[in-house]
Amino acid sequence: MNKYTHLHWHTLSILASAFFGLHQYALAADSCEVTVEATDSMTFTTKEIAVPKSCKAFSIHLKHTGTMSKNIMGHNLVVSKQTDQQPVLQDGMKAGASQSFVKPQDVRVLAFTALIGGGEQASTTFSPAKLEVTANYVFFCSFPGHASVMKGAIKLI
Ligand SMILES: [Cu+2]
Repeated sequence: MNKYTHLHWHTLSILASAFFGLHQYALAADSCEVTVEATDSMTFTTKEIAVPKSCKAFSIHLKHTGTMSKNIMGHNLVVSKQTDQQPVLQDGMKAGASQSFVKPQDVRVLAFTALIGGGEQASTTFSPAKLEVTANYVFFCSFPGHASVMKGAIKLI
Protein backbone atom coordinates (compact mmCIF):
# COMPACT_ATOMS: atom_id res chain seq x y z
CA MET A 1 0.00 0.00 0.00
CA ASN A 2 1.56 3.36 -0.99
CA LYS A 3 1.27 6.54 1.01
CA TYR A 4 -1.57 7.94 -1.08
CA THR A 5 -3.74 4.83 -0.82
CA HIS A 6 -3.21 4.69 2.91
CA LEU A 7 -4.30 8.30 3.37
CA HIS A 8 -7.29 7.73 1.17
CA TRP A 9 -8.58 4.82 3.22
CA HIS A 10 -7.90 6.67 6.42
CA THR A 11 -10.01 9.62 5.24
CA LEU A 12 -12.77 7.27 4.13
CA SER A 13 -12.91 5.55 7.50
CA ILE A 14 -13.13 8.91 9.29
CA LEU A 15 -15.97 9.98 7.00
CA ALA A 16 -17.72 6.65 7.53
CA SER A 17 -17.52 6.80 11.30
CA ALA A 18 -18.71 10.42 11.28
CA PHE A 19 -21.66 9.41 9.12
CA PHE A 20 -22.66 6.42 11.23
CA GLY A 21 -22.06 8.33 14.43
CA LEU A 22 -24.42 11.09 13.34
CA HIS A 23 -26.93 8.57 12.12
CA GLN A 24 -27.01 6.83 15.49
CA TYR A 25 -27.37 10.12 17.29
CA ALA A 26 -30.30 11.11 15.08
CA LEU A 27 -32.04 7.82 15.81
CA ALA A 28 -31.58 8.25 19.55
CA ALA A 29 -32.78 11.86 19.47
CA ASP A 30 -35.96 10.90 17.66
CA SER A 31 -36.95 8.17 20.08
CA CYS A 32 -39.18 9.12 22.99
CA GLU A 33 -39.32 5.63 24.41
CA VAL A 34 -36.97 2.87 25.44
CA THR A 35 -37.32 -0.77 26.43
CA VAL A 36 -35.27 -2.03 29.37
CA GLU A 37 -35.06 -5.73 30.06
CA ALA A 38 -34.79 -7.20 33.56
CA THR A 39 -33.63 -10.76 34.12
CA ASP A 40 -33.78 -13.70 36.54
CA SER A 41 -30.14 -12.96 37.38
CA MET A 42 -31.08 -9.61 38.97
CA THR A 43 -29.81 -7.35 36.19
CA PHE A 44 -31.04 -4.65 33.85
CA THR A 45 -29.75 -4.98 30.29
CA THR A 46 -29.36 -1.17 30.09
CA LYS A 47 -26.89 0.97 32.03
CA GLU A 48 -27.88 4.36 30.67
CA ILE A 49 -31.12 5.84 29.38
CA ALA A 50 -30.85 8.91 27.13
CA VAL A 51 -33.87 11.19 27.42
CA PRO A 52 -34.18 13.80 24.64
CA LYS A 53 -35.28 17.23 25.88
CA SER A 54 -37.31 17.50 22.68
CA CYS A 55 -39.74 14.78 23.83
CA LYS A 56 -43.01 16.00 25.34
CA ALA A 57 -43.36 12.66 27.06
CA PHE A 58 -40.83 9.88 27.47
CA SER A 59 -41.82 6.26 28.08
CA ILE A 60 -39.80 3.48 29.64
CA HIS A 61 -41.03 -0.05 29.00
CA LEU A 62 -39.80 -2.66 31.44
CA LYS A 63 -39.76 -6.25 30.25
CA HIS A 64 -38.96 -9.12 32.63
CA THR A 65 -37.36 -11.71 30.36
CA GLY A 66 -37.06 -14.33 33.11
CA THR A 67 -39.51 -16.87 34.47
CA MET A 68 -39.27 -16.34 38.24
CA SER A 69 -42.25 -15.01 40.19
CA LYS A 70 -42.42 -11.43 41.41
CA ASN A 71 -42.28 -12.54 45.07
CA ILE A 72 -38.84 -14.05 44.49
CA MET A 73 -37.31 -12.06 41.61
CA GLY A 74 -39.72 -9.17 41.13
CA HIS A 75 -38.48 -6.05 39.35
CA ASN A 76 -39.68 -2.52 38.83
CA LEU A 77 -38.04 0.60 37.46
CA VAL A 78 -37.99 3.80 39.51
CA VAL A 79 -36.62 7.20 38.43
CA SER A 80 -35.37 9.77 40.94
CA LYS A 81 -32.51 12.15 41.57
CA GLN A 82 -29.35 10.29 42.47
CA THR A 83 -29.33 12.02 45.87
CA ASP A 84 -32.88 10.74 46.59
CA GLN A 85 -32.21 7.12 45.70
CA GLN A 86 -31.43 5.84 49.22
CA PRO A 87 -34.37 7.50 51.02
CA VAL A 88 -36.72 6.45 48.19
CA LEU A 89 -35.50 2.85 48.60
CA GLN A 90 -35.90 2.91 52.38
CA ASP A 91 -39.44 4.27 52.22
CA GLY A 92 -40.25 1.88 49.37
CA MET A 93 -39.20 -1.09 51.45
CA LYS A 94 -41.51 0.06 54.28
CA ALA A 95 -44.38 0.47 51.80
CA GLY A 96 -43.95 -3.18 50.79
CA ALA A 97 -44.66 -5.39 47.80
CA SER A 98 -48.34 -4.41 47.65
CA GLN A 99 -47.19 -0.85 46.72
CA SER A 100 -44.53 -2.16 44.30
CA PHE A 101 -41.91 -1.07 46.87
CA VAL A 102 -42.62 2.62 46.20
CA LYS A 103 -44.06 4.89 48.89
CA PRO A 104 -47.44 6.18 47.66
CA GLN A 105 -47.33 9.82 46.45
CA ASP A 106 -43.57 10.02 46.91
CA VAL A 107 -42.73 13.39 45.35
CA ARG A 108 -39.07 12.37 44.97
CA VAL A 109 -40.12 9.65 42.51
CA LEU A 110 -40.40 11.06 38.99
CA ALA A 111 -41.68 7.87 37.44
CA PHE A 112 -42.05 4.21 38.35
CA THR A 113 -43.47 1.01 36.94
CA ALA A 114 -45.41 -1.65 38.78
CA LEU A 115 -43.50 -4.60 40.22
CA ILE A 116 -43.51 -7.45 37.71
CA GLY A 117 -42.46 -11.08 37.56
CA GLY A 118 -41.05 -13.25 34.77
CA GLY A 119 -42.75 -12.85 31.40
CA GLU A 120 -44.53 -9.63 32.40
CA GLN A 121 -44.19 -6.05 31.15
CA ALA A 122 -44.94 -2.64 32.62
CA SER A 123 -44.47 0.93 31.42
CA THR A 124 -44.16 4.41 32.84
CA THR A 125 -44.27 7.79 31.12
CA PHE A 126 -43.01 11.14 32.36
CA SER A 127 -42.29 14.60 31.02
CA PRO A 128 -38.57 15.33 30.41
CA ALA A 129 -39.40 18.94 31.35
CA LYS A 130 -39.57 17.68 34.97
CA LEU A 131 -35.84 16.91 34.93
CA GLU A 132 -33.62 19.69 36.27
CA VAL A 133 -30.64 20.22 33.96
CA THR A 134 -28.21 20.59 36.87
CA ALA A 135 -29.25 17.42 38.75
CA ASN A 136 -28.16 13.81 38.24
CA TYR A 137 -30.92 11.28 37.77
CA VAL A 138 -30.87 7.52 38.11
CA PHE A 139 -33.14 4.56 37.48
CA PHE A 140 -33.17 1.53 39.71
CA CYS A 141 -35.19 -1.45 40.90
CA SER A 142 -36.60 -0.89 44.39
CA PHE A 143 -37.17 -4.59 45.18
CA PRO A 144 -35.23 -4.98 48.47
CA GLY A 145 -31.54 -5.61 47.79
CA HIS A 146 -31.69 -5.18 44.03
CA ALA A 147 -30.65 -1.54 43.55
CA SER A 148 -27.00 -2.18 44.37
CA VAL A 149 -26.68 -3.84 40.95
CA MET A 150 -29.95 -2.95 39.21
CA LYS A 151 -29.29 0.71 38.53
CA GLY A 152 -28.24 3.08 35.79
CA ALA A 153 -28.02 6.71 34.79
CA ILE A 154 -30.64 8.90 33.18
CA LYS A 155 -29.01 11.33 30.79
CA LEU A 156 -30.85 14.35 29.42
CA ILE A 157 -29.77 14.97 25.83
CU1 LIG B 1 -35.28 -6.10 40.77
